[in-house]
Amino acid sequence: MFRFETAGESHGECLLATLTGLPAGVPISLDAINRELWRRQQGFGRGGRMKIETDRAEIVAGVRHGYTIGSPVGLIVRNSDWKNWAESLPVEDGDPDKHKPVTRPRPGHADLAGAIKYNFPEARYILERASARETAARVAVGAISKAYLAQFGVEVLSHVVAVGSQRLGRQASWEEIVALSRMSEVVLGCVDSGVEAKMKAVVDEVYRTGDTVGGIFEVVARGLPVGLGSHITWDSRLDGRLAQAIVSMQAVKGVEIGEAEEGSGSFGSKVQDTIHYRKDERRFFRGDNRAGGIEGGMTNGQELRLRGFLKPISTLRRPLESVDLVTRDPALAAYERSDVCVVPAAGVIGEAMVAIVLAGAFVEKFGGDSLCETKRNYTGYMEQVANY
Ligand code: EPS
Repeated sequence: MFRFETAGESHGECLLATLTGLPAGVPISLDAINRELWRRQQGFGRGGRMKIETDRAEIVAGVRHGYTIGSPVGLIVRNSDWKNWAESLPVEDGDPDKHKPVTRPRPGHADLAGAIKYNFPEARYILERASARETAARVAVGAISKAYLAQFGVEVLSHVVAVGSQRLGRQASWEEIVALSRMSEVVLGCVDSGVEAKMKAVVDEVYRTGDTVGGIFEVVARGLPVGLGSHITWDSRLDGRLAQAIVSMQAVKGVEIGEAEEGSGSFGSKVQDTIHYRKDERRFFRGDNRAGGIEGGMTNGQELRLRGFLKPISTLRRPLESVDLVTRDPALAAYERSDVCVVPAAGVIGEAMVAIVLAGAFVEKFGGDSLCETKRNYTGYMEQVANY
């Protein structure tokens, strides 16, 4: 079974992750993982923490001489900020006067529900784990999943469709998205510089007003074979698994696969991707890709396109109404420091989550303890598909 887990607090020693189920023989590059971690840290609207951290992965298990060895992969991303928190968040008792309790829960955050559920008098331990800092570990695991998928010609990238009310009103081409992913400076991750300038003005405005802003990112995957996932059971449907992966991301409140929103207001005769056949090439093709590459819970060989909807993050410099957990009096919510816009970073995390789900679906379908065994199975299946 392909699976991953993360552990770590936002201001703890480090984040760590294990990834189990990859075959032996997948080439792994630390530079490629670190490039993804760098991409996650970019974007106009990030807060002070990104100036403290330069995220780097250290692989401590499961990769030797540049290749996976079939054992669980273990990795660490250290928190540079830990040196400022060692006395506030010690593993042992430490000095209670140095602890930093959070008694004014932020509306929209895990703070209040988490403190009640775990029976803590304040929300420090809740926000330490609920923080989107955890996504650095997901992105590192995603980069390893991308390295595996690349062996089969599969690529996963993202771009920003909307920041607040400013929206890219057209489909981004794959070439535009690739060019964006190679840039050495990231503003808001939009393929259209005119729209991106308007998005930047929105972020400038929220900086001025002490507010935050959300948006929409799109993840695109290319090179997928027909038949990942299955229609046969609710939990083998790939669209359901992708939706769970995307909505599990901090601050994501919704997901759209293909043109779901537009389709729901249209007619059946308008939204399906018609089926055609080229006899000379012996292959099926579609009139469009409104389904986003998935039909009946399976990939259909088209580009996978899905969108994540990110709410404005819940730590506001101009805090909202809350209640003090100690006095129970009205109080303004806690504010430490925060990002005001994280949509481009969310796109990179979305890529990681999609890559992890797709890699899991590959392992499930093609199996293999070594990459050459997996490739043999893959090639055999692709021949079967070509001869269908
Ligand atoms: C984040 C690190 C965090 C936050 C943010 C994302 O660092 P700190 O809390 O020290 O500033 O900037 O997390 C949140 C949005 C949140 O609500 O906690 C990161 O590495 O992405």
